[in-house]
Amino acid sequence: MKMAQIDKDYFDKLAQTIVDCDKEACVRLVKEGLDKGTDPLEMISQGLGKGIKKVGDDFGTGACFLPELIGAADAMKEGVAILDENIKAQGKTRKSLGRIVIGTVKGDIHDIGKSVVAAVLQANGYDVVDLGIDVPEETFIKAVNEYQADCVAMSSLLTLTIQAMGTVIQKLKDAGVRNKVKVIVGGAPVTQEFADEIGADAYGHDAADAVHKMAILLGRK
Ligand code: B1M
Repeated sequence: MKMAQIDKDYFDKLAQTIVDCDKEACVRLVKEGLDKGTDPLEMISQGLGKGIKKVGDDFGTGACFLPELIGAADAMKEGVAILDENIKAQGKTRKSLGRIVIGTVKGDIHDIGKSVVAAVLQANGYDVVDLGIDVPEETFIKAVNEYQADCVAMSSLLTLTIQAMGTVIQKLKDAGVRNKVKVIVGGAPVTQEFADEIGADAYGHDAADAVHKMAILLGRK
């Protein structure tokens, strides 16, 4: 009971560092959490993620503005980068379960969620090629050929850019490689219905779900 109370305070404080755009405090608390053996994914979902969600909601209602959104994102990136390294390290000794090319689609520069998904996939034994953000459709197709990928993973956070995922799938068909790769899509505005509509093979709700779906897609379950 006491332990749960301590954890709740910790996660609240972690969330607050994002709301306060306080990079230094964020890094300090993240390191403190890792030292105490706290699960990195829980730190993201219960702490950092809650902070950035609050800032995002406030931005949506006009209660805060772009400079705060950028400051909060900077703090979050700093904390997540440390956690990503920690998460990836867990997968270093495993044999590769398959190669995935991942990126945030064209027109979208949101990086954090995609990077978390990439790190968690890597930690679970996949070989991940991160193409970055604002990735042109053709770059996904080239990467599939260049890296002999088993799966294309696309992320988008903007309602305006999610259609690019459908375009990539069409271009995979045009290039004659659609039947060679699986496609998984995710990100806040993406749904299972949308994934079905554009002909993706799977939709990932969050990083853990992406790992679960990947195992099914690549025949590991
Ligand atoms: Co932006 N932004 N932003 N932003 N931003 C949102 C997405 C928004 C919802 C905020 C709002 O209005 N309430 C809104 C989008 C509205 C819409 O289209 N529906 C928005 C907007 C409008 C914008 C700009 C247009 C603002 C402007 O310039 N006027 C601009 C867009 C620029 C562009 O892309 N061209 C913009 C810019 C930015 C920053 C640069 C300031 C910054 C990003 C910094 C960075 O990434 N380096 C930013 C941020 C931080 C946000 C919010 C607040 C947080 C996003 C985030 O990092 N979440 C966001 C509001 C929100 O989401 N509540 C918002 C934390 C992350 C761990 O979660 O990314 O959801 P998420 O990823 C999750 C899941 O979605 C899932 O797993 C992840 C881990 O659990 N997932 C996948 C993600 N990809 C997946 C792929 C998978 C499977 C699961 O398989 C492949």
